[in-house]
Amino acid sequence: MGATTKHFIGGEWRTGEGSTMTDLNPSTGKPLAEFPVGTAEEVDAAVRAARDAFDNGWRDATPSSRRKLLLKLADLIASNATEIGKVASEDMGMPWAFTIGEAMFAAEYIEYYAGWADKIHGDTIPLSAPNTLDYTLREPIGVAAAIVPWNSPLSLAIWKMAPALACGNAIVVKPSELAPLAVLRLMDLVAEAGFPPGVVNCVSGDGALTGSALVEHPGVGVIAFTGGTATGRKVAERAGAQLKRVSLELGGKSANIVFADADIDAAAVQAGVGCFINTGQQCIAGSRVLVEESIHDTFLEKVIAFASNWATGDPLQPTTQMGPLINEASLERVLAFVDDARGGAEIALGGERLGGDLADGYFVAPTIVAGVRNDMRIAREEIFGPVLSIIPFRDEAEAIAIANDTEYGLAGGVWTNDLHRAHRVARQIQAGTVWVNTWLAVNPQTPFGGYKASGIGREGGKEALDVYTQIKNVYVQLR
Ligand code: TXE
Repeated sequence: MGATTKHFIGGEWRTGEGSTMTDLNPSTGKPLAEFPVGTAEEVDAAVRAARDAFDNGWRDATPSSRRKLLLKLADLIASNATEIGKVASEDMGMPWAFTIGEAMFAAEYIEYYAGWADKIHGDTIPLSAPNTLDYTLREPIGVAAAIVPWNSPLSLAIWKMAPALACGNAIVVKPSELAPLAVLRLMDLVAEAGFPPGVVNCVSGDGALTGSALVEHPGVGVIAFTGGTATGRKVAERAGAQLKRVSLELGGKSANIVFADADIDAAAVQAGVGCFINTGQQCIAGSRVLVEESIHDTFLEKVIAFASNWATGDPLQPTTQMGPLINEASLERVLAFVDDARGGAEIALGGERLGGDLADGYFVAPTIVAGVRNDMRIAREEIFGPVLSIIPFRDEAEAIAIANDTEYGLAGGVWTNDLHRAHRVARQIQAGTVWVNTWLAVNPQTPFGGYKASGIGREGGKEALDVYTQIKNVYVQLR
């Protein structure tokens, strides 16, 4: 087993003083490292370090100095992408080739927000009152808390850190207890980039102790959280009691609608990729594929053919497209969803745990369930596994009704060659992102977030700057 990791507080690595947890490699079920569960005192030390850094220099750092530090961090992540990608891959099971891509993407994200660092400003407002000058200042909040999940740990940490730092906040990051190592490794790069001590801190631990302490800490002004909807609700309630700002990126049950006039080959491939990528452990997984009845059988055949060749196995092999689920509990949960569907729907592909060389890890086969009705459990709850449900529909109105008949609203897709229908349907899908003739496209420049139970606030784009700034109006009476 690897060594015990440490917290990163005030620019120093500190040994944890509370209990520890064991971090497992989901491909083998074997321990990778021990990590400390941050105590309330350690969370307090991290928030204080962040506040000190904010008050004593970072708040007043020039925008160009913030931009340069962010660009340096982006360079370091890009040049260490292979190594940091391996850490993430071993820790949470996404294929290494993809975690390298994720690191490169995280670097681009930082570059985008580095570009904003010297473009965040207020307005001058002409008033009707005589002899006045009125203007606004966009100021940082102070200390931001980033609560990060395990499914894309690098990028989801950076989605919070980059805009928060560009706006002039200090930050405390809490990685997930299921995969903390890539975020901890990132702290080495933060230090190497030259961020002043305390501007970025990282306390590892679980939700019940460490996450809660961070949410409750009065020194935290804004909480950026990605995770499950149930946890998000708890975070929002407790943040609400202290009137703290929150940005919540939660679960999804996104509908991908394929009309008969679409490019069916492309739709079948993207429907497969959109659901199986990262072993279906994506908030934006296209887990409900709605298919027009007239092409249903052809489409099903094509998506089965695609999924049958989706290479599942050791994430460190360059040809692997899908690794394991994150842990045993997740594996059992995913298989229970499939079992539950057996009564009313047809398991057209997969549906079982993989054995042989993969038996020690938490591997399941890519799974396609046909003949699903939208009122079945498999169509209503977020599975977070590689399980694609096919739901037939008769016409556009029915497709839209099924797509919107969910508590979630993270993403949606429409496949058609009819320009009018594409825009008509895009407008009616109740979701924060809609893709037309593609799936999964996410860019630093665009806002990302949920309608309904999929979240509050936006990450990405200029919209994320609103999360990490507050507006001050200055009224000047001139003589
Ligand atoms: O998430 P949690 P888990 C969904 C997915 C998955 C389910 C559970 O459906 O099956 O959530 O996954 C921290 N106060 N998503 O258990 O619990 C926790 O330590 C403060 C969707 O991994 O939401 C971790 O750092 N923090 C998703 C983070 O919250 C708390 C990504 C996420 O953990 C806390 C992951 C508390 N009370 C799971 N309790 C997405 N949107 O992409 C936990 N945490």
